Amino acid sequence: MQPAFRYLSLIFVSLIVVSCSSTSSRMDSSAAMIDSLSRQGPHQIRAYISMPDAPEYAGATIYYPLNASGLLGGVAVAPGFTERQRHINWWGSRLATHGYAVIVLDTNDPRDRPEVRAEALMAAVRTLRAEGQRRESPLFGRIDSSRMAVMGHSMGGGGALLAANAYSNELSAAIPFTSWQPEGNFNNITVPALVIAGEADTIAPVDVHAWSHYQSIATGTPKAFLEIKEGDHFVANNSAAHLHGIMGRYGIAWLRLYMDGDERYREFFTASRPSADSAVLSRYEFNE
Ligand code: 9J3
Repeated sequence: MQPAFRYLSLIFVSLIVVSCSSTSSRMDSSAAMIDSLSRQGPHQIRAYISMPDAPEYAGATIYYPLNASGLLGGVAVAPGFTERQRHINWWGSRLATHGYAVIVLDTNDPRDRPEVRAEALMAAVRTLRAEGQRRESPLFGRIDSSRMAVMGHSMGGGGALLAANAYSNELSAAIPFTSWQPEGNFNNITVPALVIAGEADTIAPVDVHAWSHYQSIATGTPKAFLEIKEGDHFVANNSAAHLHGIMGRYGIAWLRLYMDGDERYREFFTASRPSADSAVLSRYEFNE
């Protein structure tokens, strides 16, 4: 072999070795990250209910991490029609273990419409901000007022979309799940929205609710649509424990990417999505 050839093949072999090892270590770290995003996070948490009242909602519970470093982003979560905190409050503890301050509310009337839930969510966001300023609060000095998101189930999801549509300037992200709002048009939303749906939802049928809501969001706004195959109206509620792994993973990655601005999490919506997700999802879209 010519010396130049030997030299080139040596380079070629080393390139293969280097590229294989970096691909596999990237895959290992992604797999580890996917696993950790799918479970309770590293932080111990506490929850409390004594805080100043807000007229826009009834009771509320705030979940927060004890030992997270830095300021905390906040998330407000509303339940659906006739529901209470206990139907959706797994999000409170799950997100808190991953480093967020989360307020889960009860509406004044369990039959409150989405419009009322939107105002309840915004009041809860303001409560979280105020907790960061209240000396007696466990969150005193710990809240980043500029990082706030809204979430909600069904009419609470309609509320989260309405809140983001009217108050995007006060928010960083919205995550409605099996949202309910007939003829909901959310083309004023400018914050990234992750829309979670169930393929077989008979209470808020996906094509006239969540899918239509998703499509009404302007294409210039980052958005994702996550539809659980054969999923019902309760795919992201406490009762769907078998889905908490995947729901939590996309939800947390969304907050990391868009509320915290951590670009490392973009790959969880693109290249590093586990192939196993396609067995669980009937539809998936991501518009960066
Ligand atoms: O919040 C929801 O679960 C909405 C469901 C519903 O049936 O509303 C009808 C009035």
